[in-house]
Order: sequence, then structure tokens, then C-alpha cells
Amino acid sequence: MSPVKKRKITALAGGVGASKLLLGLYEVMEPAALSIIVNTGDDIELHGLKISPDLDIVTYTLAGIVDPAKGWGIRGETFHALKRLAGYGRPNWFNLGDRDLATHIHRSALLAEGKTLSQAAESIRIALGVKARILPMSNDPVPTVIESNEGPMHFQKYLVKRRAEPTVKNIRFAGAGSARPAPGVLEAISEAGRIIICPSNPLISIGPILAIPLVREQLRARKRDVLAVCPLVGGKSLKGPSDKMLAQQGHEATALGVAKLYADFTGTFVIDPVDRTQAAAISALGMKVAIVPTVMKTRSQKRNLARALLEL
Ligand code: FO1
Repeated sequence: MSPVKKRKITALAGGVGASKLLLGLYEVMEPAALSIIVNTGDDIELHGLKISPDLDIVTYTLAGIVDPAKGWGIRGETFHALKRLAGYGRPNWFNLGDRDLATHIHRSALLAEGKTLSQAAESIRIALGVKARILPMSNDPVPTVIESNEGPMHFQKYLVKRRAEPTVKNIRFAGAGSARPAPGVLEAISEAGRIIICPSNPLISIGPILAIPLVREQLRARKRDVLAVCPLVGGKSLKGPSDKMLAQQGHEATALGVAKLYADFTGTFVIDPVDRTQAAAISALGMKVAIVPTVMKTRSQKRNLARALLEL
């Protein structure tokens, strides 16, 4: 492998869970050598604006402006515009802050001018001074639809408005089968020395990216160099409802259960020491297993995991 290729790292990411590791990577490697392919299945249109939560979470985190307590939105936000919107009878269950709204207005204006989501993401990350490449998985809409006991609902409605309470019967990525990867996505996978699957929800954060056929195919072609970090530790998700959703979908809510979903394209599966008893069963799926602390509460834990992944 050429030294340039070896230096390049590509990550597949959802939002809050992924951003912890991405921040670690951003701080321990040359940031410009990092490319991040981001889930857009969570995107939603509200108040006539295109909102791309995972793109924004990743961008705000790397720009150092994310709200550290929530992991999404901008630090020190105010919500005057949302209150006024509610006064007009508009829905206010999705908390859009005043400064965050500027991002959505800018993105929506660019799209209305005929620019792509990739171009909008590029404009936002440059303006916020982020040096890593941030690529939406696709410029085609691939909305995640939760088929629940209360009927089909948009993913954000399930997660935020209904607080992940409905039972998930099925998860659909509408249009994924014919969606094209956004410009740069396939190259980012083929040209990287390592491809890291971040510890995001395998079903609704990494799942939509994998549902684009050319992306999964390209990952399979790079299997040896794909590392996946397990988002469950001791059968519990580090962030969000992954464990509950896996169980409702008939998967084991364990490291092994996640490994089974990733076995066709992952060369090395990274688990926390807590799950070491599952290493043999995961190896039997045809993957190497790396045992590394994956809980990232502090900045040094984020950097340590990032360094460990680069050194594996
Ligand atoms: N998550 C919430 O739990 N409640 C919210 O009101 C909310 C608003 C929001 C606004 C902008 C944004 O970029 C993200 C926001 N999120 C909110 C996070 C988001 O719903 C999810 O965490 C991601 O889509 C899953 O990665």
C-alpha cells in the first residue's frame, strides 16, 4: 500500500455516538486525511427547511461548537425562533435552535439554487473551519421509515417526538436500492488505508449507508481493511436505542449480534474488554477480533480509542 493511501482514513458515521470517535481521530491524525461518510436517512424537512441532523452533528463536533451535554445542536443555543414558530401553530417537538436554524436556512437556500447536498455540506464545513472531508452518503433522498405498531413514521418522529416508545416492526430505507453514492463516497472507501465503521446504531445509522448497494459492494471489496467498532458494551448501547431496536428486530443485542450484521464486509471487529467472552464466536464469523476499551466519556478515552484503531 502506498504511504499516501496508508495515511488516509475513511469513517462511516451516524450522529452523536460516531462523533465521539471522530473527534478522537480528528485530534490524533492529520485531519485533512480523514473522510467521513455520513448517514442522511435521518434527514427531515420541517418549516420548509432541509435538516440533516447527522451531517450537522459531525460538523459541529469537529468545529468545536456542538452542545457537549446533548451531543447535537450548538453550545449555548437560544430558541426564540422556535417559540415564535410554535406561536404560528407550527410543530415544535424538534428543537431547532436559533443559530442551528441559520445552518438549515443556508443549506435549504443552496438546494433551492440547484446545489447538491454534498455542495451544501462542503460549504458549511468550510465556513465552520473543519478540515476533514464530510460527505453525505447520497445526494438522493433515502428517508428511514420506521414501521411501528402505530403505523409507518419518519425516524425523527419515532426517536424524538415519540421517544423511541413505539415497537419497531420493520425499518425501511425508502429509495436506497436505486440511490447513488454521493460524489467522493466510493473513492473515499477505495482510496483509504483503513475504513472505520463508527460505534453508531447498526440498524438506523450505519444501516442506511449500507443499504446503498454500491457502498456495501465497495466495502466488501476492502474487507481486509475495514474495522468496525461495536456500539454495544455488555449488551447495552453506549448511546440511543440500538439495544432495544436490535432485540425488536430479532437480532441478538450483543457484540456477536452486531458482528453478524457486519460479517460480510468487516475484517476486524473491535469489542470492549467487557465482551471478551464473545471473541471466539465473533472470530468464527471470519473476522479478526480486537479487544480495546470502547467507552468514550472523556477526551482522552476518545483519543486513546482513535490511536488504538490507527495502530491495530
Ligand atoms: N434529538 C433529540 O432528542 N431532540 C431534539 O429535539 C433534537 C433536535 C435536533 C435538532 C438538530 C439536530 O441536528 C439534531 C437534533 N436532535 C435532537 C438529534 C437527532 O434527532 C438524532 O440524535 C440524530 O438524528 C440521530 O443520529
